[in-house]
Amino acid sequence: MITSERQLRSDYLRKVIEETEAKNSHEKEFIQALKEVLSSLEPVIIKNEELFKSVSLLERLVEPERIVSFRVPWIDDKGQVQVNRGYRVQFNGAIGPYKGGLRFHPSVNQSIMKFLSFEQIFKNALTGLPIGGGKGGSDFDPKGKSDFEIMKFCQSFMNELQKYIGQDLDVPAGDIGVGGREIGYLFGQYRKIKNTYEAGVLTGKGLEYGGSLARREATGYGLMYFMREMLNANNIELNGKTAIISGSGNVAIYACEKAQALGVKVVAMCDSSGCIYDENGINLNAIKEIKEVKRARIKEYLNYVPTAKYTENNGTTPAIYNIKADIILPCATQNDINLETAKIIVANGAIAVGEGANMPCTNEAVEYFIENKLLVAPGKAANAGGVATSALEMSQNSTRCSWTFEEVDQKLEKIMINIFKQCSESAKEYDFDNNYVVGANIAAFKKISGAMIAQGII
Ligand code: NDP
Ligand code: 2IT
Repeated sequence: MITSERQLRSDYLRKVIEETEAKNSHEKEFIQALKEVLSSLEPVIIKNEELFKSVSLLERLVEPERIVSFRVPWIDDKGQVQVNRGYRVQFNGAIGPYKGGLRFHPSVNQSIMKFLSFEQIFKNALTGLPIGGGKGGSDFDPKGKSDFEIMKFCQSFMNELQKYIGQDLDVPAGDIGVGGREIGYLFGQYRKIKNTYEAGVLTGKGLEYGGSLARREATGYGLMYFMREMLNANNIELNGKTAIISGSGNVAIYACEKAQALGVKVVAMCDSSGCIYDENGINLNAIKEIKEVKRARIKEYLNYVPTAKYTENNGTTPAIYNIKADIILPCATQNDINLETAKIIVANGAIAVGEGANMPCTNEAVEYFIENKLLVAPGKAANAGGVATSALEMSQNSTRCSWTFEEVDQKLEKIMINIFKQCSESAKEYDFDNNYVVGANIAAFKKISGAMIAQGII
């Protein structure tokens, strides 16, 4: 439940939200994430208000432990100097080393870095594994860059980032625009500078040099495990349903793979240019070749399946959301679904939304879904399989062993089942029924607040 500040009963909570907003008024994504989380915690805060106030718990929770921002100069293939801005936000390390991805996208700014790392604190707590919350990235745009340019950028980025990370300090991984190729270049540069083989400093590594089997698949697979649990708990069968998946990157592709394996017909996917609709069900091998090998636009799908339909994006609603399906899986980026889009989705008869991306729905959209009885799997719980498997990669690195695909996948499935259980039980405990959005926030907050209080005022 996203309660507006005026409706909040806790003066303490209202004051922290107002003060944080005033201090960070230009950071709209961060404020959005903060309000969604904090307002839903009201019942827990009211119950423990005196204790939380006495240690300024919320004031400390909303302030990152550290933010670094740095210059990233690199030389393009034409010999011209380019300058980008790099970031690492180390938001909260109470539960373990800071952990979270790196995003390379022209939209990256401090607000986006802060919202992502704030969400990551809660997500990582839900995994049950010892990882704190962080995030980083750059406004570098990988689109249209040569392999060499990508390498040079990654090397320059790491020249600075290496000062702030380490296997017991802060462990970055991939996110938008950062996949196996980029992690390889980043790892190589870290190893060269540090002159040591510190495998656990990055996750999402290649299998040849310390990566974990099933990490690539983990976020998408985990999303579908969560979705299956959520539907089962509401007596709905996943098998036989239709789905649309926004995005066609790492999360979207492996969500599609697991959805298909679980008997779901995925009829549409997209990229930022437009969407393809294939009434016979998406040919995932074609998508993998277009996106993972050729790094091309999704429109090329028509060369593989001429009977499919391509629609260019224009207007505020991405074209994909005009397509009817039972299950909606936003796996692209934040604020993909606003209230207007949510209304279309509800009118089209969808039953569930699974957030593969981070904050893909605006707060108003989530409210509208819940009011209209759609089941919502919130990103910080439903997409936690990626970071959880990163933590499994760290375990394998520190014990110098490697588990089989099946072993990692089974651990991932158990973790996702457990995350669903935590969301469901916390929602029930506070009478929010099957509102897993609130359930996820409360379950994660209990763990984080416990760790922060135990460690004193730091
Ligand atoms: P990728 O870079 O692999 O894919 C991103 C996809 O989203 C692309 O298809 C991209 O299209 C599309 N997209 C559409 N609009 C936008 C936009 N405005 N900005 C950026 N991308 C856009 O990223 P991932 O699949 O790794 O990440 C997708 C989402 O999942 C993000 O929200 C990320 O934070 C989240 N996530 C990722 C995890 C991981 O392990 N990778 C774990 C948990 C969450 P185009 O190519 O046209 O830009
Ligand atoms: O948003 C996320 O959880 C990620 N991008 C994955 C982070 C990680 O450390 O694996």
